Amino acid sequence: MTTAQIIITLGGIALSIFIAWFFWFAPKGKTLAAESATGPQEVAVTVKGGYTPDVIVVKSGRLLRLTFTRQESSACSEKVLFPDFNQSALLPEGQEVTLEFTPEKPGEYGFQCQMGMLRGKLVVE
Ligand SMILES: [Cu+2]
Repeated sequence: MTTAQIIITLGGIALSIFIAWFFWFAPKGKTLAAESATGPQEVAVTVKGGYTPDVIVVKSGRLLRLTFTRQESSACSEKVLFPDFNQSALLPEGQEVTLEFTPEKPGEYGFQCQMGMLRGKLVVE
């Protein structure tokens, strides 16, 4: 084998290992709000057959900014509700919709589509 062939072979092996790790071991669905010293905690959520991420971990007592992008036309997901915070939003397909509120008390709070078929969880620490 030439050096180039060896490099390509090793690169292929490394890529395979990465793909295996990505699918089997990389954490899915759970996300921590991006932190900055000032300003709101921000999380982007994709709506497509569910919420991605569907578990969102945030800090209490700080403004939270959630940006939803709905990437489907199913009527099911056109509205998202945070009943514990009296928040809801219509999600037109393909548009970024921002919800802002401050979770004051630590705990776990569900969010869902209006019929409760899609569900996610806001974990306030
Ligand atoms: Cu629904």
